[in-house]
Amino acid sequence: MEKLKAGVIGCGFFAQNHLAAWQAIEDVRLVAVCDQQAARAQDAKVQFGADKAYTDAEEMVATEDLNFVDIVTTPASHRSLVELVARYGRHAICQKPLAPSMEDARAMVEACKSASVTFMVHENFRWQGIIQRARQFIDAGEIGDPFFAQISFRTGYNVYPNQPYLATDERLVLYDMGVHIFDLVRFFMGEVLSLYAHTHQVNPEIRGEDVATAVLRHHGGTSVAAMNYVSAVEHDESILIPVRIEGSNGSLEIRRDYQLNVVSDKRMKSYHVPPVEYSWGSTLGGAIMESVMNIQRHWVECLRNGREPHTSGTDNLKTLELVFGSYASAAENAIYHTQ
Ligand code: NAD
Ligand code: 89Y
Repeated sequence: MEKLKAGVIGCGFFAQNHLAAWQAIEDVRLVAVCDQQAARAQDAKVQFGADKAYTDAEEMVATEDLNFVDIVTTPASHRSLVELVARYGRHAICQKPLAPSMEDARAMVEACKSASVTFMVHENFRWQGIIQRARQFIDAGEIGDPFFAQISFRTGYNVYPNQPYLATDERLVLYDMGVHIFDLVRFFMGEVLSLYAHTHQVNPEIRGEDVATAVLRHHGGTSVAAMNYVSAVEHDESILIPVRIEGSNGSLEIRRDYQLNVVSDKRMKSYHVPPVEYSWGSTLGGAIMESVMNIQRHWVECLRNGREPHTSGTDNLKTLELVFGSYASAAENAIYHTQ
């Protein structure tokens, strides 16, 4: 069977992970890469073995016979690029955060629906091996019905050198990291009915909020989502998300050392679930690279079998609503009720 033909738009910092994964996935051929900065496109072509490099996205999509296009640019360009890809009838993947407003995000989902193309948001965090394993324990009934989750990303890891736009964005940690944390909240605890959030800015040298905490209400449970880019903690060099879930018959904890502790019927079992390591690694750590490989494999499987990806555009609207709902809640000091 012919391999799926891929094009990638945006060859900056994070795209290096996407590109390495596309190169490694057997069923995909990296046909073309595109970046407005010609040197980035050219470097990506050489390093990841693409056939062609472009600086103009429309030229690439119009010229190449692609099965899908992976968009790895920052959010301001997401809507126009997804609409472009849909207009040419190609399946689309888009990086997070999906869009700067719900209106844009809904329009993108609509454009893909009208064009009958599959649309996935590259929401990779839930695809870490240890997170998937934790979900399997919950599905197997080990901890009973979950009623509480605490999911955190609190670190002094310096995010600004690799992603300088984060220092100048008006919206920071809820927008950049909250999408991941809220996706995990939904993954473990189901849909959110309402939330209440606080935000702060601690680092005076940036523009947006670098601390945010939200309490979220679900049917039969509560989650606490806590995130910041400023806590001075002992392990601030890697991106791993501590998770704690408590249920009617036990609890589970994901620790930073890749230890997964599962308490069931008052007995604890510990599992070591380190990420699968890939030879090319990732500046953001093994768990990120593993999650990128897993989500991109999931995408290929969905295209091959005509299935909707787990974090489809439609699904991700619910996650994005929690981000904008948190900003509204923090601004008004009021509970936000989801639609
Ligand atoms: P970046 O600025 O390093 O790279 C973006 C690239 O896109 C740039 O090279 C830019 O020239 C190019 N570009 C922008 N608009 C374009 C267009 N219309 N046509 C062609 N090229 C265009 O940004 P980044 O840090 O790589 O972030 C990209 C996305 O990845 C962001 O949305 C960010 O939130 C996300 N990200 C995700 C993770 C994760 O773990 N999931 C981690 C880091 C970044
Ligand atoms: O942009 C962020 C993301 O999505 O994952 C980690 C990150 O790069 C910095 O927090």
